[in-house]
Formats: sequence, C-alpha cells, structure tokens
Amino acid sequence: MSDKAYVLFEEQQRNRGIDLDQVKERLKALKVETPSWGYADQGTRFKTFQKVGVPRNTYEKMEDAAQVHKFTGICPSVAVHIPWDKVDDYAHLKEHVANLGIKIGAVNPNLFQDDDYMLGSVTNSKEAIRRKATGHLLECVDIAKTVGSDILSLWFADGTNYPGQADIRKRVQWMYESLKEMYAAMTPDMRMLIEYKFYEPAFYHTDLADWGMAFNMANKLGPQAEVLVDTGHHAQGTNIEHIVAYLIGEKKLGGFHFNSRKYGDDDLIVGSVNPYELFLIFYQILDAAADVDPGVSRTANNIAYMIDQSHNIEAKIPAMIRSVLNVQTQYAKALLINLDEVREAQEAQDVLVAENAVRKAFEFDVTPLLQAVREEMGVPADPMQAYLEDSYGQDILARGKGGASW
Ligand code: PSV
Ligand code: MN
Ligand code: MN
Repeated sequence: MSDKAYVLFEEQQRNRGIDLDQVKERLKALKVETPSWGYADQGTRFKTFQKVGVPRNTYEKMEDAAQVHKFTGICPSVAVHIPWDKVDDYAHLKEHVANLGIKIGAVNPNLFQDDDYMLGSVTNSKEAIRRKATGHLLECVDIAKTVGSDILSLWFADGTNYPGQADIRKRVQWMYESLKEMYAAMTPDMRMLIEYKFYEPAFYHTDLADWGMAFNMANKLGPQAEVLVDTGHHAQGTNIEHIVAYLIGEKKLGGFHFNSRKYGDDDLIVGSVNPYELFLIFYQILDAAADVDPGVSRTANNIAYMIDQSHNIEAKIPAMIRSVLNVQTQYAKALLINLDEVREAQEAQDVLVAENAVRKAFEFDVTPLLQAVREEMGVPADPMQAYLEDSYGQDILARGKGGASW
C-alpha cells in the first residue's frame, strides 16, 4: 500500500467528519462465517461439474476454510450441515478445527434429503415422521453443545406443490410443536436462527415463506429465537434492507446468509451483481447500532454474518475469498456514511441531501483503508492475490477428483 494514498484518504474523511481510527476498529471486529458446503462439489439440477482438489471429507473442508481465514483474517468460523458433515467423533472434529486456528460456527440440521421427508419433515401429517425430524433437531443441539457452537440455523424445505395437498394451518402448528421441543433443549447461550424462503423446492407454498412467518415463529418460541435473512430468498424487487431495519427495530434479526442472485435462489458470489444492496443493508445495521435504544443497538451488534453460496463453475477457495472481501468492502463503505449528516437532512426533510449523504459513501474507493487495516491485522494487503501466489491451491490437487458433494 502506498502510505501516501492512506494519508490522503484519512484527510479526506476527517474533513467530512469521519474518524478513521474508529472505522478501522470496526473493520477489524467484522467476522464473516463461511459454510462447509461452499467448499464441496456442488452443481445445479442439471449437472455437477466435479473438480480436482475438492475436499473429500469434512476435515478437508475445514482445512480449506482455514485458508480463507488465513488470508482474510475475518473468517474464524465455519458453519456445518448435518449429515453432510457427519463425523464419528465431534469432539475430535472440534479439536482438529481448533488446531487449524478456526472454530465451528452455526450447526445446520438437514431435513430435506431423506426420502421420508418428501411430503414434509416437521410439518408431515405422519406423526412418526415428525418425531424423526424432531429427533434430528435435538441431535443437532447435542452436536452444537459438543463442538461449542451457540447457533442453530434452521431452514426447512417443507411446503406443498399443489392446492389442497395438505392442511396449511395444521402444518404451522406441527412445526411450532417441534421447534418448541428443540428450543427447550438449547442452553441459555444458544440462539435458534429461523430462515425463510418463498419457494423451492416446494412450488405452491412453503411453510415459512417470508420474514413475517419466521418472525412470528421466533416470537412464539421466545427470546433465543431470531430470524435469519438469506439474501437470495426473496421475490424479485423485494426491499431487503427494509426487512433488515424492521427486524432490528423489533430486536429479532439474528443473522444473514449472504449470496447474490439475479433470478432465483442463485447462491452466487455476494456483491457480484448487487453491491449497492449489500451496502444499504449495512447502512441500516450501522444506523441501528447507533440507536439510543440499547436493545436495538445490541441486536445490531450481535448479528451473525454468514455466507451461503454454491460455487459450481468457479474455483471454490478463491470464490469464497472474493465473497468475503466483497462483504468487507461494502461494510467499509457503509462505515463512511456520516449518520449525523443523514439525520440532519431527515430532520430538515431534505430528501435529496439525505439520499446524497448515504450514496456518496458508496462512491469512495476504500482500497487504501482496507489495505491499512489488513496490514495492521497482519494479513496480506491483497488476500486474493496472496492466495493465488501461494502453493495451497496447487497442493490440494493431489486430492484428485471426486470430492465430497455438499
Ligand atoms: C436453502 O436454500 C439454503 O439457503 C439454506 O440456508 C440451507 O441450509 C442452505 O441453502 C444449504 O442447503
Ligand atoms: Mn441459506
Ligand atoms: Mn438458499
């Protein structure tokens, strides 16, 4: 980095009332969790292109995730999906992961890849199948206890394809009963994050179709249940940052699954097509973090940022590094919003000045800032370049083809 570029940047920001020391502290505190499944062989419903060097098991997925942390410095945890990441000894996995300098983050139950769940898991009209699904949720709470994770992340494929296929109201009740049992098994420090999605794989209705249904479920369960916003799970044109602001205001936003989408649940590299949306999400979070209501600011400061992507055609580790860097870049830009300036414009009811106060932060080139932060954190100024120059990407080719799927 050229020191000169940073000095100029700092002066420019000081002149507009931004304290870069504070900005740097907040950037250093940003943590982005990566998903174990983002390192594995994945495809679309048409084909999975098998790659050479893909992890063959959970242990190797963790090794790849550790590389992302090594080069970026902001990805110290990895989400797991059970049974994709089923191992014989979770205490041993925990130790292995700790030796890599990272830890296990959110535990994601999987209630969508068992034949029994074709017509629903916790919402199935057959009691025995609901019992089996609830048993898996309880197993995941136990796994979280063993690996030292405090987040259970829930997404259900449950829904129907045709009108009349099932009793929608009964299914809601069955889901609630199952989650209540899971909630009761959690330790007081654990959080249950409830994800919603408006379609797919069910095409007529999904049991938790939108943020309102997830919010209502979380409210009924109690304070340890919160909503998870997956940026790919909305209808075209949905104002996601509005949902974010609303949920933080209600102290019920627990986390994100970041990815980018153009048409459906595309699971592509976050910030690749819609960086401004990501920036505006962070604007709402940072604005709430400065709220006078301590409950609101606490919620805003306690959000779990996670990536949920499927890298089908691109090299997986650099794709993850790119994703994390995109999140960091938009967060840095949002930190340059002068919130006092926005508020003054709002009070003066000056629409154009308010909009400008937000947008102009997006237009700064934050490269000198990020390079300075990385230098202070002891990671490469250009993590992507450093990874590509490192031998790890070549070394793992020895794993051969035919890695773990998911
Ligand atoms: C479903 O579309 C989802 O976004 C959920 O978060 C799952 O856990 C994840 O994908 C992996 O299947
Ligand atoms: Mn998701
Ligand atoms: Mn998804």
